[in-house]
Amino acid sequence: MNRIPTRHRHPLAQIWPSEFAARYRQAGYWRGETLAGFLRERAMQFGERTAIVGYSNGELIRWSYAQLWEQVETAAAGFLALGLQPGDRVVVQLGNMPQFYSVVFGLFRAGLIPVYALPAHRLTEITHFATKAEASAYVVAARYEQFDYLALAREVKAAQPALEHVIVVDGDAGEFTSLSSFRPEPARLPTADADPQSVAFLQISGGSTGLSKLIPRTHDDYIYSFRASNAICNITPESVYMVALPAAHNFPMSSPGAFGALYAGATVVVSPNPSPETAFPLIAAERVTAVGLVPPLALLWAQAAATTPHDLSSLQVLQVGGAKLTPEAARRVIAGLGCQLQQVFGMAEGLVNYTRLDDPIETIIETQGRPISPDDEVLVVDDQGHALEPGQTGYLLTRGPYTIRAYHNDDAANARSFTEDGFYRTGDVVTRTPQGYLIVQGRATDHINRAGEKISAEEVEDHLLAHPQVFDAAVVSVPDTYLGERICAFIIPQQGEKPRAPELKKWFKQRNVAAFKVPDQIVFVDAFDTTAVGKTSRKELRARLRAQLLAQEAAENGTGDKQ
Ligand code: AMP
Ligand code: DBH
Repeated sequence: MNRIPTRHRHPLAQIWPSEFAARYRQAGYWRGETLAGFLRERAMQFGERTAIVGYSNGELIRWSYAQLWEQVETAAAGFLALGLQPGDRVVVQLGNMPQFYSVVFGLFRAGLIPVYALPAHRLTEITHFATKAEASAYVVAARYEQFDYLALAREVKAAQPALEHVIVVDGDAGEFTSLSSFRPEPARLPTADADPQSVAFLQISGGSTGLSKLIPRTHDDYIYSFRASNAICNITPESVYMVALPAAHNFPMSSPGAFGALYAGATVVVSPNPSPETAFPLIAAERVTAVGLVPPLALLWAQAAATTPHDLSSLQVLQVGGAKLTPEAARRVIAGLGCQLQQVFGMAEGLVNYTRLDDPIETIIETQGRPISPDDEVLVVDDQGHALEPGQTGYLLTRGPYTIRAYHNDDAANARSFTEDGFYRTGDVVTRTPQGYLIVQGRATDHINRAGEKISAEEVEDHLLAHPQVFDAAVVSVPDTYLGERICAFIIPQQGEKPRAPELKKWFKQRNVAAFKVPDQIVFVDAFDTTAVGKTSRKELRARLRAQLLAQEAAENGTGDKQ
């Protein structure tokens, strides 16, 4: 059989061995649905019900399922009218606005592949995504949270000429194409739905080494993850789900997220940002029933709830995930918001764990939940890769019906991140209880989990090393009361030169990287003491520096072990 010629050197694929695929289909996990296909069905089923509420250009808009579907079809036709071809990849960088959903479902409808970027990403990250994915288009809002994305788009285009089209979703499009110029042209639209086993989009991972990796998720596997999440989180057509974290994050997209809510025929309320000032009035007005937050925001909401004039009584479930919620923080969240807490431990690569709504309160406070699927295989192993007994702590490996078997276009990461028999090495250190619940204890890899944003220590070190006054740099995570963890950089300056900390921070801006990667703390040192044995690995060095800093801080606070 002749293969369809592709414009891309790296074809998209996510392949489970055939016996696994057969099992997942037989068990009813993979049902042959597609992302555009399910939304079309909901539009027919739920036509006039409200699908999406959110702000666009400062105005609150509401789309029924029928209207959302109309927007989706128009977007799909417009993308194809530009000359984009099915299979082409399109970087989408939009804030929390209703158009996020009309654009990504429009791309699904057209057979195009969204690559999700966050609003905080800058030239360095966007160019990396565009290059890795071989993207031919880029979708932005003109402005969002005071940032000018048209200026960024110009730089991205100059850096990556293969990126032919820039589509601007709201505001003045300048020399680029405006989404509002798209016209419905049903004749342009594919008559057949995508192959349910094919890759629907590329999600991004925080990554532990270097720049983010691209995660190819299929229609079948992703739909299973949020359909099953709906059952666990009790999302029904009556639910009102709020997206408060960045819409492109996997958590508010699929656990059960906006996609789960749309699958259920529920209403999605898009909060432009996660601050209580913005979100609370929307919760009160729209009678929001469920929302997902990272731990620092959950604590902030719990505190703000005490004095808010807004009625939050509609909230039934507050989900918290993305980073560890300590038992003490969990108690404060429950006391402050007075609604049901659900812990969510997930990853864009797949596996998602939830505490169940009817779990005993100790389980909800003390654990990060258990997997969605009976076919999620979870292994906790020691340094040698031997499986450990429940109650013991080790590295979490997993495979299953919605966990990827490979990253896109990244052989080195794949060799590192997957075992020979297809288990994903999550990098998390966990304890599994006899009941199968996981408690996250820490992690094996050197990344920083800063309020749910995962930042690679290596990537931050690389940016620092590029600075002319930096001789060497080691970047570590340090526990932080507000962020969970903060980024601390140890710097050895070049001889005779000492950069100032604010200058080094500015350096990140000049290098056009996302602000959340800028070190929060900079410590200058004369040398990294290597052991007598000789060269230490970066990993050991980071661990040692981190331990020294913590010991010093503890001593200063009078809490250290003084013996
Ligand atoms: P990513 O692979 O970038 O999607 O990030 C997923 C990672 O976030 C996980 O492997 C964990 O390290 C971390 N994470 C997510 N949820 C939790 C949670 N509830 N508790 C602790 N860590 C979490
Ligand atoms: O942190 C994550 O990536 C995450 C957290 C909760 C996630 O991907 C998810 C739920 O689906």
